[in-house]
Amino acid sequence: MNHKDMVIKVQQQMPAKRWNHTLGVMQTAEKLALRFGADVNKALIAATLHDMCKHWPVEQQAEAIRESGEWLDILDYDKQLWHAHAGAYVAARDCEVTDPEILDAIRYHTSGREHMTLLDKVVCLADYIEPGRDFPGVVHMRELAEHSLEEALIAGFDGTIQFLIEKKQIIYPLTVLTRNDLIKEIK
Ligand code: DGI
Ligand code: FE
Ligand code: FE
Ligand code: FE
Repeated sequence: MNHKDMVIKVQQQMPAKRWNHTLGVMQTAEKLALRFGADVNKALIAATLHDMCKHWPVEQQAEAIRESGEWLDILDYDKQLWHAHAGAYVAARDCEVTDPEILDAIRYHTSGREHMTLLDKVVCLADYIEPGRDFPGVVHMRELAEHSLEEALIAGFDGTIQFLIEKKQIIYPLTVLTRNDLIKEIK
């Protein structure tokens, strides 16, 4: 599927606000890819598709994950995490994406993972700092992103983990492993 058709397909599956977010992630991922030397085209495709399943009914997201047969353990954790795994599966199934780097960047855009690739980092960070985001700390993250993907992402995951603690929510263990691994990376 060409990029134009992906754009049409994704836009159809979400409200205008989420589509604006997606456009912001596309623009930011492109900028970060250029800044840090990632593949701009892959970053753009992953950004376009990253939240494709976000507004699906959760039962449909769960069904896609069960159908994929992969990462079934995510179904025991917060529903907010499901769309990333469902998205990776549906990008391959319905959008003819075969590149494992793009599929992984979609799959890990919410939790991250240990040993994140350059593309994983670009997409995950673009999701945090696109121009439409306004959570506390985003300005600092944008400043860090001027020179370091890792430092900006650590600030992001620290904020997410703090947010989850304040809300008495369960932290997905991979989120913590990601944060620790990024700290090791900059030491
Ligand atoms: O899909 P977006 O809103 O663009 O952003 P995202 O894919 O990064 O999802 C963010 C949501 O996921 C936010 O509500 C917090 C939640 N989240 C991220 N990591 C964890 C988590 N929720 C739980 N319970 N545990 C996590 O580790
Ligand atoms: Fe997302
Ligand atoms: Fe995110
Ligand atoms: Fe997003």
